[in-house]
Amino acid sequence: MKLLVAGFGPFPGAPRNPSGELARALGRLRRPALVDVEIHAVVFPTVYQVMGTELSRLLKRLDPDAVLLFGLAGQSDHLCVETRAVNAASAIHPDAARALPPGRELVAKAPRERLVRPAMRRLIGAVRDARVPARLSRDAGRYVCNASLYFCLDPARRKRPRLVTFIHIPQPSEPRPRTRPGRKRLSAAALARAAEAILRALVAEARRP
Ligand code: PCA
Repeated sequence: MKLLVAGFGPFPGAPRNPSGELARALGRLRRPALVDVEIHAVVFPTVYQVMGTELSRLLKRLDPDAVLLFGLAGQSDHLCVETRAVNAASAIHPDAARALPPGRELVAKAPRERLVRPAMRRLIGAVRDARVPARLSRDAGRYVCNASLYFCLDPARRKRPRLVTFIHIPQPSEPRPRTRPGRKRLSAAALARAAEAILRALVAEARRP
């Protein structure tokens, strides 16, 4: 079985993006239960143009059974299992190449939204079993993460990859947390634990006939 696991590089307002490191760490994971799983870890630049071109090319070349995408949602204190992507892009926030999307829509004349398969909702149980707070989300934003999910969910790819999932993660606390009252941040260890749980649940889902 082949998996594409991806995160993103920095972008304006987020000089450090833990999603890329998380993807790389999953790529290095060695577990007996995953011996037959080829994990291709990629860190995408947070650039609209890359989503419309390189991401599609990579999916075609790699032909993965499942795709697991991570992105940073800096203001969040929990993981968000995204359930849909919209055909829209922010005209306000430039990407890491200082570029705005070419239009308000990602793909002209394409549907307003694309939905993640309902089975993916089960992944939330895996995160919670790892004792990490998680919620389902219907709003992946209007920025590059939403665009990546929208392109991965292209109905032209109905058969492969069979499973596509996107998880927005919070910015984890520093290893030695400074105590800031009122805001509890997830540790990097908890994030890594949740990411592995998600990966295992995704593999289990992909193994179903
Ligand atoms: N988060 C941004 C883009 C890259 C990332 O990690 C987003 O939520 O769109």
